[in-house]
Amino acid sequence: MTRLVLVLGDQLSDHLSALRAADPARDVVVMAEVAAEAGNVPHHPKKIAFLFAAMRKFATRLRQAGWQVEYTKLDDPDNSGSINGELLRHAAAIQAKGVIATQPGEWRLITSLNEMPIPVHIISDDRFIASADAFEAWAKDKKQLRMEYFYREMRRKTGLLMEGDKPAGGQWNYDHDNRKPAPDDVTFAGPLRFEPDDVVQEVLDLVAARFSNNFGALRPFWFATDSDQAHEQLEHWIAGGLSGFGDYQDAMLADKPFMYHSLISLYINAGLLDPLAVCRQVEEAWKAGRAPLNAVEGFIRQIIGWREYMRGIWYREGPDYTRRNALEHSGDLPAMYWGAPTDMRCIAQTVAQTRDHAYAHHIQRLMVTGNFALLAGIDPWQVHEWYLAVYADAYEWVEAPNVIGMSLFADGGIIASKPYVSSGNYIDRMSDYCGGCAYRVKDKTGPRACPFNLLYWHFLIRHRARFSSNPRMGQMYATWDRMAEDRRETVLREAADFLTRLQAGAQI
Ligand code: FAD
Ligand code: DLZ
Ligand code: SF4
Repeated sequence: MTRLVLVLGDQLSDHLSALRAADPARDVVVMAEVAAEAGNVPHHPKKIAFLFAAMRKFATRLRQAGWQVEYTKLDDPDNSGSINGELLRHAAAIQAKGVIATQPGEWRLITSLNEMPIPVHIISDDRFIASADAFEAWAKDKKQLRMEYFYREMRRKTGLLMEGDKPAGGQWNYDHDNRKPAPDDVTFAGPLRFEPDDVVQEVLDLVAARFSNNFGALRPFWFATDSDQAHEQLEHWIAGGLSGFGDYQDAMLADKPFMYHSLISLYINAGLLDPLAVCRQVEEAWKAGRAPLNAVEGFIRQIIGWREYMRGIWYREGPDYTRRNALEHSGDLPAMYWGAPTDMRCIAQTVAQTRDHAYAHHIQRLMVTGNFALLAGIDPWQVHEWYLAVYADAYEWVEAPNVIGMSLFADGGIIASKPYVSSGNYIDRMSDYCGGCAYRVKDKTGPRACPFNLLYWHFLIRHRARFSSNPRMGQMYATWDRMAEDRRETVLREAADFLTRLQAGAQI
């Protein structure tokens, strides 16, 4: 009896569990470009183009490997517009009795597949190193989940950077060697730029015609769109970028959007690169003396540590996670996130880069746009939808824990033990943004005071009842309490004025 095998846009892996569970001689793969996915949030045009092009090429690859593939293009006249609709249409056409699917990375899709009127067998996604059960076994008795300890488990499990049962070099974590301020020059030329071929060109024309109102520049388009190209990008970065990755992981420069970052999250998340194989390749570079341990450990921690940890939390916390709002923030997302003019150079730069490349690196996401949204009290749901839309690597399973948990503290502290907030000083130390800004980072009050300086205190005082007993935040409150009273009043008044203007839609 024929079954349908669903392959979603972020499941483009040869060894996908649904493909392994199916039989190419009998079963039929269904892949579909559908309005319900492409329009769920206003995805960046580059993200849509990347996924559609990669899906089309993966369908060809599957056919070459002997699979029968039913592929629906977005503009096919019979396109029903949704994943379930396409599965039902094909099930009726070939009298398929059921569907095999690898678990999607979004609760919305898991729920809708479970509501299908034909049997759907959902298999876990074993492209992750820690299964949901393994994560649960690690998490269940712990009062506070700490990524660092989970990461050590992952090191032991994978054997990455291990010398027997000891961490390579004697330490688990080399972060104290990282986090250097922005360098004067960046020696890495940035990611490879792939010339669009015929498949990509056709997709670009489709996306230009259908999604021209979405925020984001479609062209120039240079992302890799198959696994060979994604591997080329990985090798290119290992050769030129990996050595500087650790040192300058947190640094930001206005004209260097990519710094020493790998630009591979979109490829790993879509299935074009395997996370464990990537880590092994990076470990090899260290063994061959081509990269220092602080860079290699830092990078491997991001993947087998943070990435896996985020996936574990997302699944464990369940479908209502994206609706959490522990700090009861309700402000509207300012228009500057969608490119409206702003005098805040750090935000303008990060948003412009996001518009151009559907990319910003971790610190820009966390300490510029995330930090501002948290300090300014923006509704977490609106912030979540923005991040999900604008980044080429964004899917709920990874975006939501990073935004709702790590960046906005909206989960009440499951992921972060204290909110990631900072004044302008941090951005000034780690970037070259402040020099050319209309605001003055050294000004704590007054007409040109950096908004981060004002909002930082406003946030801490707004939430004093919640945070003052946090041992990691006592120092901040002690500093506030030492300030002269009239100064404290000025800070809070100017911050409140700023927030009023922000929410009234004024250019800030
Ligand atoms: P590099 O800096 O080169 O890092 C290497 C790899 O480590 C990345 O490719 C990624 O696979 C992994 N990684 C690093 N940090 C994280 C993390 N916190 N969570 C998961 N994986 C991580 N990452 C996404 O993949 N999708 C998202 O939607 C996403 N949203 C984010 C939102 C916020 C507010 C923050 C603070 C972080 C978010 N991240 C997200 C994590 C991180 O910013 C990106 O993974 C990284 O910037 C991707 O660029 P890169 O490939 O050049 O990464
Ligand atoms: C993000 C996305 C977009 C824009 N379009 C499609 C699509 O047309 N067809 C598809 O199968 N997948 C798409 N995706 C990826 C899905 O939204 C993704 O599988 C879920 O968010 C779960 O991670
Ligand atoms: Fe951003 Fe403040 Fe620096 Fe301007 S002065 S770039 S607003 S941190």
